[in-house]
Amino acid sequence: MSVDRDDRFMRRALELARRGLGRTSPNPPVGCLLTSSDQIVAEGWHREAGGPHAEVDALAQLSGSHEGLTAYITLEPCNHSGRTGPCTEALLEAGVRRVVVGCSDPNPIVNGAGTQRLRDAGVEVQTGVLQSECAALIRAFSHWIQTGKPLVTLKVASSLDGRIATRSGQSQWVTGELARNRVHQMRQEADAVMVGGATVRADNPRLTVRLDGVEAQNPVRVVVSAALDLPDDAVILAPEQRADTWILTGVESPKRVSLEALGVRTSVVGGTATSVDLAKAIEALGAAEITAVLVEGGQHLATALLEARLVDRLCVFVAPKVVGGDGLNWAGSLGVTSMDQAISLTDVGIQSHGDDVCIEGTCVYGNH
Ligand code: AOF
Ligand code: ZN
Repeated sequence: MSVDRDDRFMRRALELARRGLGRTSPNPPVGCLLTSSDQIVAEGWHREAGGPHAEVDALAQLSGSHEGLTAYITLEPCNHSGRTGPCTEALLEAGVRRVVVGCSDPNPIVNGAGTQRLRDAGVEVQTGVLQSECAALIRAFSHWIQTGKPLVTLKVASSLDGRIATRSGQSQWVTGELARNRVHQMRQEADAVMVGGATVRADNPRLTVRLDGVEAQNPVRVVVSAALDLPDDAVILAPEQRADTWILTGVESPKRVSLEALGVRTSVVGGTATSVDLAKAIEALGAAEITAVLVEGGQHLATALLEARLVDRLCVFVAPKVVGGDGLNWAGSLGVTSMDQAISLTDVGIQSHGDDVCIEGTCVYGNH
C-alpha cells in the first residue's frame, strides 16, 4: 500500500472538490475519483446542493466494468437520505472494494456512520488522508452544521501602519491588483459579503465577483444598517440580475417599504434604532443557510464584530505603504489594556500577492 499514491490521488480529489467551492452551500464541496489498478477511471465532484454528491457524480462517469475499484473521497461518504440518496449504498452497489477518505463528515447525522457502514459491508476503509487540507476545504460547512451560524471572515486591506483609508476616507487603492483579485476569489467562495451602511455611503461598492475567465457566482450582498439611510443611487440598490442584496436592520422602520420597492430584501433582526444586534444578524444569515460570510469593512462594522467576538477568521492584506497618523485605522478601540487581552490568531497562513502580503488565521479572543 503506497502512501504516496494515496496522497497523489487525494490531491486530485481535492482539485475536483475545489471546482464546487462557493457553489454548493449549504452543502460542502466534495471531490471523488475512482481508480482501478491504480489508473483513474472516473472523476466527480459535488456541483450544487440538491444535485448528485461527488461519489454519485463520479460513478455516473464509469463506462465498462472495472475490477477492484477504489474510491478517493475528500469527505466521508454520507449514509443518509437527504436531498439525495446515501452514497455508501451507491459505492457498495458499484462494487467498490476500497475507500480512501480525507476527513470525516461533521454533520451529526453522518459523523462516522458512513465509514462504519462501509467497513461493516467488508470494504477496506482508509481515513485521514490529507486530512487537514480536506478539513480546511469544508471549514465553513463544518462551522455552520455544528453551530447553525456562518463562518465569519473579516477581510482587511491595510497599509504597513494599519490604515485602510486617508483621513477623507479615500481608500482606492491600498493594495495592488493581485491582492484585489484574491479578494474577488474570496467573494466567489463566500455565500454572503457583508458591509456596514457607512461603507455603502463612502465607497458605493458593487460587491460582485469580477474574475477573468470565471463564470461568477455572486454572493448575497448583505448590508447592516441601523438607520437605513442608504443613498437612492447606491449601486447595490440597483437591480442586478446576478446578485441579491439583503439589508439587515435593528428595529421596524418605514424606510423598509421604499427599499423593498427597489427589489431589495430587508429584515429586522433586533437591536435599537442606532445599532443592529450583530449576533442576531449572524444568526439570521445562518438560518438562511448562509455558511460563509466575508466581511469587507469598514472600521465601524469590523470593530463592532470583533467586540462582540463574532469574527471567526481574520484575513489582513498588508500593502507596503505608510499612510501615517492622519489615516483611518481598520480597528477602533477594543478596550485592550494588556497584551493578554489582545485578539491573536492561530493556524496562521501567510501568502504573497505581488508586493502585498496576506496574513490570515483563526481568531482567539483574549482575557477580557
Ligand atoms: C457526500 N458527498 O458530495 C456531499 C456530502 O441533502 P443531501 O442529500 O445533499 O445531503 C447533504 C449532506 O450530505 C451534507 O449536510 C453533508 O453531510 C453531506 N455532503 N456527502 O457523501 C458529497 N456534498
Ligand atoms: Zn453522499
